[in-house]
Amino acid sequence: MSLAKLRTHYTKQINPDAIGEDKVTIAGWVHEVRDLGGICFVVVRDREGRAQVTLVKKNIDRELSNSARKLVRESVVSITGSVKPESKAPNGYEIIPDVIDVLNEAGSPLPMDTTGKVDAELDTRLDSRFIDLRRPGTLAVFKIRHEVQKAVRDFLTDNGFIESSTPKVVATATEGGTSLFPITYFDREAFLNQSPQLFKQILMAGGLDRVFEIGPIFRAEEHDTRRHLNEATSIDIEASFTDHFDVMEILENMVVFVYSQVKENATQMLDDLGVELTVPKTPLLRLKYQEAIDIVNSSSDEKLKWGDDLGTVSEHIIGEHVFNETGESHYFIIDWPSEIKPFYAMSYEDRPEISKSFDMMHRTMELSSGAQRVHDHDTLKDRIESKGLDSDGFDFYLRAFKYGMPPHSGWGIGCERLVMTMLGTDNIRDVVLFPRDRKRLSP
Ligand code: AMO
Repeated sequence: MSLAKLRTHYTKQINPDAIGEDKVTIAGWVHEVRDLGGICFVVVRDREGRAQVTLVKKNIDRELSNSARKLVRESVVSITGSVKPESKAPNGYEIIPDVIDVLNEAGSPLPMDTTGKVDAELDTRLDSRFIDLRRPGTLAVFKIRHEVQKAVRDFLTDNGFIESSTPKVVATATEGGTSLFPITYFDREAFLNQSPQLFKQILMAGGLDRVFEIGPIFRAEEHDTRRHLNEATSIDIEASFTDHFDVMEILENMVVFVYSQVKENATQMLDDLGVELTVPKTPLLRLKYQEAIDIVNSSSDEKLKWGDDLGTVSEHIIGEHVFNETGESHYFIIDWPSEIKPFYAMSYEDRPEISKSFDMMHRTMELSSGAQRVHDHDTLKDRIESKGLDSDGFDFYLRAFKYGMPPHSGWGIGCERLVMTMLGTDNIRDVVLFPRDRKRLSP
């Protein structure tokens, strides 16, 4: 083992700039070994790309030749040498090695192919995520997800939002009582939080004015679909002195910013995935709930009435209709019936049957929900009780409404659904490192 630094360069830095350097050291995984007798090509892969290492056997000493013989696919290596132009190498440059350190030899056979040449089932890939991530297409998804979360943070911070972190172990439900994961908290029953909803509202009473959170939400739904997880990542905001229209504007502008940033900063990754991004054009269509059900009723056998939830089929019909009319994949549905929205959503004073809530939709699925919130203590208490919930359990929340709660609004958007619809992936699990679903609890 040499004493050289384990790495001085990423493979993508093996370019004209590196030619001037006396020696470079790359480190990564052996992607491919092509031994042609007198000459041996080793392709080393790291997070940023690939580089070719060329061994001309008559020019190398015994030590190097011994190390080279130990090179097997997916072993971890650190290679030091000089850089030379070579038109046939991945970036047009190759490394002529002086030292090859095999840092850790990979076992064989490999649990799955890493070259991308052989397709693997999603389950196989998820079981061996550590190796699936070595495939360029998989890695590209998570680099893009990083760009998405970074763009969200940048956008919200620049718009005056303070990042917050609220508890995930809680005593009460927010989004309906049926989909909670109970846990044991010392000698009491507790739950994994479904949404930061109640806490982000309490922060409005605290005067934080505008907050956001990117964090896990837990839903014990039995759904086993391509767009549901039992642990998802929600991007949530809450903003004081705003109504639902104000926060819809923030949401659509954020989505546009995120798309633009990904388009600008993740060109290579989008190419790797064969995705061409179209940045949505704002303002997005604001379709009334009543108009949405009229579209469904006039173009299918479904006969929806006021107060019905929109199922997957209806969402698709509406999505296609909007896309044909506007050319846009994103739109809002507004003016929902108060009866099907949660207790915290405010209704119009003159039309109590309609709530000041909205969903942002993608052509293929719901992306986000939001609303102006009830900020009057007594109305909120009534609303909780009218939904059949015990208001005593909400005492910690209701107290915040008694001593100066400003009017406020907010939304939550599923990070996975945002990435999934952006990349056109078929299954939400593709954009989660270690998905938690009905069947999957490990890895
Ligand atoms: P809602 O329950 O609609 O609203 O959730 C907001 C968004 O979170 C994502 N999401 C999910 N993604 C994957 N799997 C799931 N099981 C799942 N559940 C939710 C969706 C959804 O649109 N408190 C409100 C938000 C608010 O009003 O501020 C809420 O949680 O993309």
